[in-house]
Amino acid sequence: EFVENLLQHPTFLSNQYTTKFIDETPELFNFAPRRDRGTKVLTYIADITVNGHPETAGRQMPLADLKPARTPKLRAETPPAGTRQLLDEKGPQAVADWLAAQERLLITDTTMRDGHQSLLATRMRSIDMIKVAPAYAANLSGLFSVECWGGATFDVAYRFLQECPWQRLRDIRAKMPNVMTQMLLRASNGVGYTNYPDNVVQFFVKQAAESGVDVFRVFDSLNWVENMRVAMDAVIDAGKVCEGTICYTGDINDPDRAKYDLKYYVEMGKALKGAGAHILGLKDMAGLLKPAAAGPLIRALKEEVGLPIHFHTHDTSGASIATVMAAANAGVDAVDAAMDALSGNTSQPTLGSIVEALRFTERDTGLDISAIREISDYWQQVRLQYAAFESAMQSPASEVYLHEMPGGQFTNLRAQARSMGLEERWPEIARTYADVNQMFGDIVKVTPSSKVVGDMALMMVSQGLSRAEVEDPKKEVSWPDSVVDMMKGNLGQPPGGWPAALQKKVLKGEAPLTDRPGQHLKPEDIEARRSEVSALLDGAVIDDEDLNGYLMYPKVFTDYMTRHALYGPVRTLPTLTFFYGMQPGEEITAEIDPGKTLEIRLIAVGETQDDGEVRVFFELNGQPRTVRVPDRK
Ligand code: BTN
Ligand code: 3PY
Ligand code: ZN
Repeated sequence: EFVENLLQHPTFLSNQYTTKFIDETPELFNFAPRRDRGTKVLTYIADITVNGHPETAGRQMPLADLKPARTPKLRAETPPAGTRQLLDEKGPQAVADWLAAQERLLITDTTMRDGHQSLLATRMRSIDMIKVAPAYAANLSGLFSVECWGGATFDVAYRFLQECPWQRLRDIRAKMPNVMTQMLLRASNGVGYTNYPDNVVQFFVKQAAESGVDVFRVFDSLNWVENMRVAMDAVIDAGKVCEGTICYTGDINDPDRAKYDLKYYVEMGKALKGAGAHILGLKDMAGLLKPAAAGPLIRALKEEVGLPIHFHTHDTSGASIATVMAAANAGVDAVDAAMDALSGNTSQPTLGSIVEALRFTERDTGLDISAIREISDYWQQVRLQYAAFESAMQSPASEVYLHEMPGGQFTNLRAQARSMGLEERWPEIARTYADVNQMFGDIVKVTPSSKVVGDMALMMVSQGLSRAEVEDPKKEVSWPDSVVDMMKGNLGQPPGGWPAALQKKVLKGEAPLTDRPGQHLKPEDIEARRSEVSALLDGAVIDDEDLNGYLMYPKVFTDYMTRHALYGPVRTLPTLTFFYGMQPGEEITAEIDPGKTLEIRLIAVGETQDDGEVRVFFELNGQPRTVRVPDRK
């Protein structure tokens, strides 16, 4: 029956099926109860209203009288031409040449990716981004790019937000057609935590380019250029901007950290240029680049590498604006910043403040500060809806120079420590994290290598182990899996290799890899995996976007699809409804597809029945509807 429905469907016949087709075509799912999408969405709302959302249980509540976030007025009827038109018309090299020729400092807005990844545990939903994308297009068309994809946002979308990351990308792209979109790509680790076969990385990059990514910031978690080539080549082949990226660690002015000195970074910059980078990314994921180091580093890279430079940092120390100013003085071409309301602390430096600081100077950004304030006011209202995901960090802290944790990891690790009952031992965790880094040979710490350091540090603190004990050949240690994997060479090679004695102890004599992990991974039979996941989902049509989700995160993806069959398209529900359900008498609207709007009113929630179910009474577009959900409380 399913196959008949599918094969006779005109959309399928015309070969134009996508995830959206699945969304719109419930009859394709014979594993789902046969219900329309409105009923599915009501089931979700009923479930959350009765049982609460597992992610917000016990967390801080949003303000009681929160008003919906208002989007700014559009200052242009059609979006003025921006960097996207330059890329489409003249290609990525022209973008790089244009960037290098600008006197003004170009700005990338990171709010929709790193901003909420660093401040709100990556939990921002697509609807809150899509609503404001037209304001970016109309009012801030002078931005270099908008970082809105990749990093941790990919799996969090499927895993926690019950939405398709690819659809987010397509929707933002459609609403913001004039400014380049940007993503963060972990080279051979894709948007995951482990090396993937080369053809999986290539398939992913190709799809990301097709679905709407213009600029790919490609980095490797050990700064190993060898491990970046597959991803960089794929970006170049797709005709998109390849930002080959150096991850910054240590301190070039500290004689005790000579491993990562000016020469190291210049050599890496040259290697990335040789690998085909259009732009050189300088990614200071922990916010360690000090103002006094930024000038010499940027000048050396500009002079000796010769690529335009795009600088990314975090404000964990509170000193990032000083570093950005030093970088601007030294001739950096573009910098990342987050809209004021989602900036500071572990997030990026404050966009509006950078614009103001450079006003009436040679590096004046040319961006309209009142347009920035209006967009930031929108983000402020949005942020209040995510109170449950706010971190404990109240102020910037110089402690970051001790532990060197990336902005995106800091709050996560703290939450992990809390869940293990170790929160009051945080200063010890921070010191241990630094010890583990030295024990591993002083490595770059960024996803996924930072996760390995974090796993090891938590293990040591919870078991009361010191570095000396862990390194003692006579002391038995049960290593976290991620540590064993990294010592095997499965994330690649750090500069100078792994410390031999430690590696030997961890691997118990097993021989490690010393070359590229991708060389040892069999190419994936991609069509076989498509059939496999389709069979797992009772014959669901799996398009290339879906398949990429499955290849990166098999279980996360199939769990998402299974929930999707039950709950339908919940991605356009208002955020407060998504996380908290509805109050009796409340009315909301959700545009589940262009032109198809659901008007939903919650009438009442019944008593729990003998069978453990609760009836929830709604009006859907004026018609009464009742749905039953289990009381799981
Ligand atoms: C998760 O945290 O498991 C993913 C988010 C969606 C889970 C839905 S929310 C309503 C229902 N109740 C649950 O406990 N899980 C699902
Ligand atoms: C990520 O890989 O998600 C990061 O943000 C690294 O800084
Ligand atoms: Zn970052």
